Amino acid sequence: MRIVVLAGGIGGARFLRGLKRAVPDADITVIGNTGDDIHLFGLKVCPDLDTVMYTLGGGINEEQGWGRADETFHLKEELAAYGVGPEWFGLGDRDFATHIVRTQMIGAGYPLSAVTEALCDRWKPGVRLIPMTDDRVETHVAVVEEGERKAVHFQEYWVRLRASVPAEAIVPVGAEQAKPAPGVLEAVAQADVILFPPSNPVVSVGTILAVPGIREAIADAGVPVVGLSPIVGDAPVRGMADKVLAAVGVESTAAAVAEHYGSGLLDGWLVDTVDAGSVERVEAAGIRCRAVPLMMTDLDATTQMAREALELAEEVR
Ligand code: GDP
Ligand code: FO1
Ligand code: CA
Repeated sequence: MRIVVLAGGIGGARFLRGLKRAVPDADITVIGNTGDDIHLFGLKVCPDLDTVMYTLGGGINEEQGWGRADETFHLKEELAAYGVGPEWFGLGDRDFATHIVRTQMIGAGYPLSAVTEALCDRWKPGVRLIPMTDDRVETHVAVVEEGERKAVHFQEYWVRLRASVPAEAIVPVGAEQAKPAPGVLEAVAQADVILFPPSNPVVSVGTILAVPGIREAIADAGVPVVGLSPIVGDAPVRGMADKVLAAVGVESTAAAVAEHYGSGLLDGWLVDTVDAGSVERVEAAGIRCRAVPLMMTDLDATTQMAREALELAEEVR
């Protein structure tokens, strides 16, 4: 079975662990969000690609959900001693090596998709990980900080400002001009099923869908498209999905997120059992819906979520 998954960072990566265990023989292609990417100290950092790669490859900091296990921060401290920041972004010594290799290869002319493949030669994530595009896309957030309206990089909004100031707009800068990376449209066209894991619907899945051609390819693939809600009990399980959903005018409920994707894209939607009351509303929008436990508390629970998603896909096929 060929499965395509559109993934952000932590939510996507954790779901993929369960999916791999639910269907060990499946051929899984992950289309990764690169809108979170940031250039720092002359290096290209790809948080969501790295989170997927490290999580599936066994190098992730499990408690934190991002960055490397067993990490140290000597390089960051040395840079700070020179007055070189930003200090608000925590790049560890082990993680730095990934960004150095990536930046060096890009400087030598390799596209990000080829670089990602090379990095995965080491980590062996057990899926094919492709960035949504080889072109530069950066999510910016229009905020009001101390009375001043300005646009900041998504990482600045999330990590420096901790999403504590109102987000007025989310702009995936460069997305309109971006082309899907090699292999993205082919994987979608050849998929037997397409899954949206419980990833952020705006700044993860939404950014991937903003690359011209990807949304259309998914809608036209003619195979079941099933998503799992990242909103449980009217709030995100973690992160700032509520804030960025508000910025695009969508309420933070499992049903509203399904409607935001719409029946033109989604065939099936899983909500958590605490949101069982919203099943009818989702079905009224033309999307088949089931309420099942959606908390990725451990690998067993996550594996069961993947099984439920694939069962729903068979129901709507
Ligand atoms: P990020 O890039 O690290 O923010 O990760 P993703 O975009 O892939 O996923 C973030 C989303 O995952 C957030 O909106 C969370 O609400 C959601 N999430 C995290 N853990 C869980 C979980 O256990 N269950 C569900 N249903 N959603 C989760
Ligand atoms: N998240 C934080 O909350 N603080 C950090 O200092 C931080 C550094 C960082 C470095 C590399 C990396 O791959 C991820 C990092 N993250 C950090 C996570 C990242 O900002 C977010 O999880 C996602 O981009 C949000 O979608
Ligand atoms: Ca992300």
